[in-house]
Amino acid sequence: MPDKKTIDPAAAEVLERAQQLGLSSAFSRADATKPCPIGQEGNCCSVCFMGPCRFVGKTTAGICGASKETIQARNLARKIAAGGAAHSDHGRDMAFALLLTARGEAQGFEIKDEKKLEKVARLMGIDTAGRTKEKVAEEVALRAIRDFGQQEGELTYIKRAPKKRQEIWRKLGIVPRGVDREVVETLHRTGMGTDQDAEHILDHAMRTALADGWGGSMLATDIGDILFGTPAPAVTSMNLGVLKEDEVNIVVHGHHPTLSETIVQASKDPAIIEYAKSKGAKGINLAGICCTANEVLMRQGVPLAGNMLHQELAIMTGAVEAMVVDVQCVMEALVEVASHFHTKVITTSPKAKITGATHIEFEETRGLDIARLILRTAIDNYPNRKEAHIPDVSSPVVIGFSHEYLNYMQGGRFRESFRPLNDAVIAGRIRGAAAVVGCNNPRAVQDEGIMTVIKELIANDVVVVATGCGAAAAGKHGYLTPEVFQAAGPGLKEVCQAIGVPPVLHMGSCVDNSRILTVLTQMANEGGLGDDISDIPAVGICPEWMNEKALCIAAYAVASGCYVLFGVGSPVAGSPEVTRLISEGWEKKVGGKLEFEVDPHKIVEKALAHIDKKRVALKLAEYDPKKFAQSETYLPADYAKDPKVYTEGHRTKAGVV
Ligand code: MSK
Repeated sequence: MPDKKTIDPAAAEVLERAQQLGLSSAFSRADATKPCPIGQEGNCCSVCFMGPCRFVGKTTAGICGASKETIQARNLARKIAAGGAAHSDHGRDMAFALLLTARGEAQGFEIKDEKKLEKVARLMGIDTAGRTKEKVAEEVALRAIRDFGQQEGELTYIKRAPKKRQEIWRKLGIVPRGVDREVVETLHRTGMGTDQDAEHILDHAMRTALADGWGGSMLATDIGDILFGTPAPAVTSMNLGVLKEDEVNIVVHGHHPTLSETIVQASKDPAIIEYAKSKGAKGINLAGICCTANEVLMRQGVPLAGNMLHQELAIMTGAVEAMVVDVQCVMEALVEVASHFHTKVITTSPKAKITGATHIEFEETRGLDIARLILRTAIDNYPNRKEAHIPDVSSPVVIGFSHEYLNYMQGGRFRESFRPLNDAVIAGRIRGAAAVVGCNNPRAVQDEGIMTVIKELIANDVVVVATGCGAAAAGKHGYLTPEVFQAAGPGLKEVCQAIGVPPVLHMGSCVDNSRILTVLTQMANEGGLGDDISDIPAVGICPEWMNEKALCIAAYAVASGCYVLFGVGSPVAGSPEVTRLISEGWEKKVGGKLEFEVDPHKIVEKALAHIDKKRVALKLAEYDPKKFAQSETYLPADYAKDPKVYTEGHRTKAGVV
C-alpha cells in the first residue's frame, strides 16, 4: 500500500499481509476506482431515461429543463429517504419482533426491560394498570406498527421533542404523518416532473428525516431496549486482537440485534460449547463488526472486532470460521475475500442475499434453532482453518451509556436528572457537547478524521458522545476508558473524575442516534440552557461519512435544531445554491444547519465557534480553561509507570504501543 490508509495498527498489519497475498480490499479498490467527478458533486440526474443529464460545460438545464438546483435537491432528498427507509425498516422489524414476543411466538425472546416498556407505553398513551407485560407489549408493538403506515396526523414520538421544537415543525408543516408516507412522498416528488423547487424539495427531505429520527430509529432503539435490556456501562475490548487463535471465531455483522442477540444466547448452550470442543476448539468466541457489534457490545459485552472497514480485514486474518451478516453496510466483496480463506459468509435476512454466500434465513419464531444451526455450521468449519494471523492489538473499553444510565449516574435512583451536566455547562467546566458519529470511508485515512476531531474536542472541554463506527474508532484507539480523562481539558477532566466516566461516551449503534435526541431534549427541558435543542451549545459531527443513512441522520439532527458538520466531501458541492439552502436556509427555518468540511481541524474550529456563540446567546460564563486548571488531579497508582495506558494506545502482549 503506497499511501497511508489507516491510523489503526491492526488494520495496517492486515493490509500489509493483503498486499503480500495479492488480495484486494475496499482500501485498494478506492485507489483503483476514482470517483466519477460529475456524480461526486451531485451534477448528474438519472431519474428518467431522457438522460442521464450531466451538468458539465455549458449545460445549465436537463432535457426536461430541470435546473441544477432542482436535480441536486432531488438527489439529496432521495439519499435522505433511502437512509431513513433503511433505519425505519429496521425499526419496523423490531416492532414485529416485539409483537411475536408478546404473543409468545418468538423462540428465545422475552421482555427484558419492563420499566422501559412501561415508559414507552405511557408515551404512547397506553394503559398499563392491571395488565400483563405481554398485553402491554402487544399494544405497544401494534401502535409502533401503526406509526409506520399512518397516513394522517402526527407521529407518536413527536411529542417527546421540546414544546418549542414541535411548534417550529408545525408552523413549517414538516411534522411527519407516518414513516412510510414521508419516504414514499419523497420518491414521488423527486421523480421526473413533480416537485421542481429546490427549497420545497428540501423541506420535505427534513420531514422525511424527522420520520426516521423521531420515528423509525427511535422505535428501533426503544424496542431493542425492551426486548434485550437497556444498556448500562460494561467493560470489554475492541479491535482485531479480540479474535482468538484456539476458539471458533464467529463474527456478527450488520445492524439487527434480533439475530445477534439470539446467537449470543445460543452460544452459551453447553451442548454447543461441547460440540465446539469436539472439533478441537477451546470454545466459541463471538465478536462483532459495525452496528450489530455495537448492539451486542453494549448489551452483552461482546467484543467488537472493528468498524466498517474492518469487515474484509477480519476475514483476512484467516481466523474467522463464519461471518454472519444481516442488513446494511455489508460489502458484497466479503464472498470474494472469503474464497481465499476457509471463512463461510452466512446471509440471514429475507431481505438480503449475496451471490456465493451460504443463506440460512433467520426468523424469530425459530430464532434459537436457527442460531444453533448457524453456530454448528461455523463450528464444523473450524477444522478447515489453516494459518491464522491475528494482529495482537486491542483496547479495553467502557461502553453502554444509554440515556437512562446518564440520567441515573447524575443523581442515583431517587434523584435522576441532567442537572449536574447542565450546571457543568453553565459554569463553563464543560464548554459544550458534541456527537461524533458515523462511518469509515476509504476515501479518507481510516479513523484519522474521527480521532482528530475527538482528541481536539475533549482537549477543549467538549464532552463527546459517540455512536456507530465513530464510537468503534474511539474505542479501538483507547478513548473509551475513564482513564483517558488525562487527554481532556481541565474542566471536563474534573467532571469525568467526579462522576467516573470517560470524556467520550459510547451511546450505541446508528439507530441509537435517537438516544442523542432524547439527551438533548432532556438538557433543554432541565432548564438553564434555553428551552429548545437549538439553544444548547452542542454540535453533531460525522468526519468519515459514506452511507445515505448518515445523511438522513444529519437532516433529522438539523431539523431538530443542531449544527451538523460532515467531513470527506459534499454530495451537493456542484450547487452553491443547494449548499446555501441546507446551511443558511435551514438555519433560518429550523435553527440547525448542515455543512461539509474536509479538514478535521477546521471542523473542530467551526464546532468550537458555534458552541461559544451559543454560550454567548445564553449569557453563560465565558469559557475559560484557566479557571479549572488549578484543580487537583487524581492519578492512578500505576500512572507514572506507564502513562500511555491512561491516555491512549493499543494493547498488545508486549505492552502498549
Ligand atoms: S455501521 S452506516 S458504516 S456508522 Fe451502522 Fe458504520 Fe456508517 Fe454503517
